[in-house]
Amino acid sequence: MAVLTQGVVPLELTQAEVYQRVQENTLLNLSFWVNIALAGLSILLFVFMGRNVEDPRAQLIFVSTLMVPLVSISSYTGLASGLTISFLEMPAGHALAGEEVLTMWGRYLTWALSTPMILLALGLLAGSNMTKIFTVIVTDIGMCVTGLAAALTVSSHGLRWFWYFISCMFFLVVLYILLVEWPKDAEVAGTSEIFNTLKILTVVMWLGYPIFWALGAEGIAVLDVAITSWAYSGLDIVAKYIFAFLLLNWVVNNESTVASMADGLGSAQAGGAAPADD
Ligand code: RET
Repeated sequence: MAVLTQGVVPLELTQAEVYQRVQENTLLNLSFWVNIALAGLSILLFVFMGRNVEDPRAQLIFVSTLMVPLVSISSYTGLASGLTISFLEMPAGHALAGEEVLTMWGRYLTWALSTPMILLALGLLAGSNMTKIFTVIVTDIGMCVTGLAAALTVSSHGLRWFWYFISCMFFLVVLYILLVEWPKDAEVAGTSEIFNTLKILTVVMWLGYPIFWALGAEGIAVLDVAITSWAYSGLDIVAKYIFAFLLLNWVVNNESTVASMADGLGSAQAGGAAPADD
């Protein structure tokens, strides 16, 4: 029986074996641990920075932003332990067809939790209405989940790229709200300056993810797995921790602006009226 199935059954590594492979690749392992350390430091710093924030909207921006390093530390612990990494055999047509490729699928899964938090914080800062916040969050989750599907599809090379295309379409909606809708709202809300800084940082960094996906082992494989992982880790450092620090530092110093912001949130509530300030 064992003889019959030899060469047919794909290589199934245990979690301990995946962990062992990660340990052997120092560069890859380091790309995880640097982020675990930075996420930990960010959590401590942001809790400290937010200790005196009292306005509910400013507090909501804080909670949502604080979730970013909290999800990140969990995400990278999953990768470092081998829990959220698989070795997948690439289909015919792929540059590494027939080879077992290390796939960090935990990244795509946890982006579905962290990126909505970034967008919620940005939407609150811009004074967005509920409709736009909802739209940006669901399309963003769509982007991450279909990106996960692209990485995990091993039956057909064409379908991997079709998933990638669907994910890019979701991404376009996110970009539209970030670049066209929210800047107008931020102007009305009086938060244009900080919003535009964070918008540029976000758009430039986020564009890097699909580019590195396409260049990495999951795409056309011109970049090695450890380099791709470092690219994501580097983007994460700016798109998450530096982004979060800039946003929270501004909120702490401008709490009264946040508290008195004219925003569209009330207009999406039942009856259309915003609740009175208490
Ligand atoms: C994928 C591949 C498929 C096409 C597209 C992608 C976009 C990913 C993005 C990720 C952003 C992640 C961040 C994480 C921080 O926690 C899934 C790579 C469009 C934009 C900011």
